[in-house]
Amino acid sequence: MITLYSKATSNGRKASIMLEETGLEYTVRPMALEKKEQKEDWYLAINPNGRVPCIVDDDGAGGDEVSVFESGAILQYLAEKSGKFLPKEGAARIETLNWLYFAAGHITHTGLCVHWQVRNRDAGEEHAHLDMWQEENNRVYGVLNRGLEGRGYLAGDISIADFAAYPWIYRYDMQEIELDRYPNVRDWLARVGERPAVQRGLQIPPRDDGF
Ligand SMILES: N[C@@H](CCC(=O)N[C@@H](CS)C(=O)NCC(=O)O)C(=O)O
Repeated sequence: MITLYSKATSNGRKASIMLEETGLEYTVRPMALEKKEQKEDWYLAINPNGRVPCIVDDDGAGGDEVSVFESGAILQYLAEKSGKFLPKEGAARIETLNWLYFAAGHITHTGLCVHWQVRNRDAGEEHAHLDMWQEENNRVYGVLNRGLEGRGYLAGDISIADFAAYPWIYRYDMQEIELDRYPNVRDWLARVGERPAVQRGLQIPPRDDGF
């Protein structure tokens, strides 16, 4: 059985969406980030990075328990376990990994920096690099828009690359992005967002602040 340690944040939602999409059996252990539960010793033992998400699969590699703690690695692990959303070989696999790593590196990092700086600005705190990160974030949306030209999904068919990107892009409003400047991203967002498993995954574990 897989245990998901998470909170419904952009990174946490990558894992919950994938678990819902694959139909793999799992249980959820909600993490109280505001109480710094993610920095406690028991959690650092399964995730040395002290962040969410993390999964522990008691039926992992060779039947042994395995812990997976980077959201991109979680997507790849679950794809390989379920045989879904990551082609086994060939150009389609490489294209999926291109966009998975783009999401793990650029989309996630830039999104996080914009979120932090917007939050700081709104709290009246230091946010000196907000303009720089917003410019970079618009560049990232431009790359996505180019990549999605003539395609329904990032790697052609729906894949883990879409599940890695979606939970960040879905917060475009918080990032103060004018989505109409990126029509291919806007259409993709609607396409991915209408999937029932994606809608379920966004709410796991449930939050009470409507975030
Ligand atoms: N590179 C990590 C980033 C994970 C991450 O930043 N998680 C945030 C929530 S979106 C977190 O746990 N923040 C709490 C903290 O920093 O202590 C991944 O992709 O899994």
